[in-house]
Amino acid sequence: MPHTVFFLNGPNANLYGLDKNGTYGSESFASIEQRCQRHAGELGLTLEFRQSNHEGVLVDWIQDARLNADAIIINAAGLTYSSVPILDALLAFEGPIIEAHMSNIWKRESFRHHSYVSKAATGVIAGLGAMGYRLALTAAAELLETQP
Ligand code: DHK
Repeated sequence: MPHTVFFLNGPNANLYGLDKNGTYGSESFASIEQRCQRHAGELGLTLEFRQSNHEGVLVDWIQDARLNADAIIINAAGLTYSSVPILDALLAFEGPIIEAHMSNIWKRESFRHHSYVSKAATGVIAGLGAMGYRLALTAAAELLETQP
């Protein structure tokens, strides 16, 4: 059975590529998903790529991952810096968790420097744009291959 990875994206991620400051590059969210799907296929992973603007929906998906996913990649976007419910849900997940951000959050405003998600994350990838998302998939595949 191929491993399943849930890639969960938080508020406003659907607007990537449309921001006039270019903070998140020029590639659309749909295209980022497409390239992630292709890369997951090459790695032999089944990928569930989801986005929601709602904290509770993200919590439900993380709980769903306990039954239906082997690893989680999460960009909780703005909820990264505030959401104890997302942290608690992640802490209840037993597999690898990779926190991903398009931008280098430590180069930005200080309110983006403290992540609740990091407390539950196996590792963090930030600042590499959509390439970081594909690296996160590669990391998830390797972690799942080597875990007991
Ligand atoms: C995405 C967001 O939407 C912001 O709220 C975060 C993150 C950073 C990113 O870099 O992917 O602060």
